[in-house]
Amino acid sequence: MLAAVLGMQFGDEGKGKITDYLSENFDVVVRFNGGNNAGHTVVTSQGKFKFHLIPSGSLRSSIVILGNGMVIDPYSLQDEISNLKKANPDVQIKISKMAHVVTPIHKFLDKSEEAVRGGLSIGTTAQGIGPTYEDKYARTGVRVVDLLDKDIVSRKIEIIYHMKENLLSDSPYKDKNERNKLSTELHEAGLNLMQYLDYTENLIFRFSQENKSILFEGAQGTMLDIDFGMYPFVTSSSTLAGALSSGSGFPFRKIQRVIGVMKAYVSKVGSGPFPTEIDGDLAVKLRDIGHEYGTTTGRPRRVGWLDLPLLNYSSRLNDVDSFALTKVDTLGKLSEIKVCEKYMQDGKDVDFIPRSLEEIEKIRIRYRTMKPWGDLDVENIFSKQEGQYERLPVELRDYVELIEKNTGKPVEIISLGERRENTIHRS
Ligand code: 2SA
Ligand code: MG
Repeated sequence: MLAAVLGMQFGDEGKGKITDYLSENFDVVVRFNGGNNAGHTVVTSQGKFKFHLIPSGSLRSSIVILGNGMVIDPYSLQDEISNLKKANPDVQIKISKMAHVVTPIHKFLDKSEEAVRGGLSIGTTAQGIGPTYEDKYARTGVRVVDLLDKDIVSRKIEIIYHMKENLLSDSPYKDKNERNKLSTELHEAGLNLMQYLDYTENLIFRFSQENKSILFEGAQGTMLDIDFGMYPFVTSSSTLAGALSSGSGFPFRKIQRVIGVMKAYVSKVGSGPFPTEIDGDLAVKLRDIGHEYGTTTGRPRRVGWLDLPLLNYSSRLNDVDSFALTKVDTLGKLSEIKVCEKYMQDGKDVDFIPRSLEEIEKIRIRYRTMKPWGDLDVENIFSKQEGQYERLPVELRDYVELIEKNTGKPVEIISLGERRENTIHRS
């Protein structure tokens, strides 16, 4: 099986849990976009694991690939690799030589650029993601393979510094000695990673020819996509299914299955439009029971009601085959649940989210109210393999069926809690 798992909302849909759950059946897991702005939490009997660069499927797959579309902080990666090896000692890790390197200069630039943006600041994770992709597209970026050559690293660091000198005027990198020191450190970090480097596009292709099963794991979510997200409040990579080809080198026509991960409500970290946002005490309650705090930065996440027009848009952009629905245990605990069925613009119903910030601000929402399902009797639901879905409360089944009716796509997986075992897989 050649499959992809992607986020349908603003990130943090629970992709970590779903990929971990599915990865039992996959030999290879591949990441193709983003860097350590991602934060995925996986809970197993061995404990709680937080991944940033390493794909979430890594605990159970034998081969883990970090594709060329990623931006990699070589220092963080070292730490994550050591942790992963404790949990999965036989894992093979492969890093694309062509992935780009996030350096401490990029992290500094992330903060300086945010300061310049003022009222249009994005609320980035400050991990240097945007500036590293800027250098990639400016063709001044440092690729992982460059780290092996000390001279190339120094030359590229000089170019990056001089291109952005004004934004770095308060940084230690003003001093040439600091830049030299940084180049030496990056070169050393590269040498430490050397054993993992490869042309991963060739490996992935070979694995597919050997009929290995491969899972491509998207980071962030569709509404954070550089083109189709709520620009400019987006991340700097493409987060859509199509990006798996450019970000890994694997031909898109071979992908057999696309699973869209969606949370039963919506959350968002950072600034920008969020049409179904909830505020006040209810938001505080939902955030607390759902533990909605950023895995990378610890920031409280904004929370809102499920947005069906947005889900339809994401489902179409990614051409999903089915959904994995997460956090129904959390949502059911509220005393009233709402779902956005339609947007209203100038007094008329519209199905499509307008794409300019000005228009989004004016949008009104038509909500449907749904009945909550309360606490789930997990023990009873999972008491037998058959009939798990039928043992869910009728109010929750109504919610699932509303999603299916509205999107025309099946909800294949329903997650009732953070543990792997608490997952219903409908065939
Ligand atoms: P960046 O750092 O340049 O990618 O930030 C740009 C916007 O993208 C958002 N973004 C995210 N939103 C939700 N979750 C993300 N990952 C972490 C997590 C976030 C965290 O899993 O919790 O720990 O805060 C993620 N990564 C990027 C970001 O908030 C900006 O709006
Ligand atoms: Mg996350």
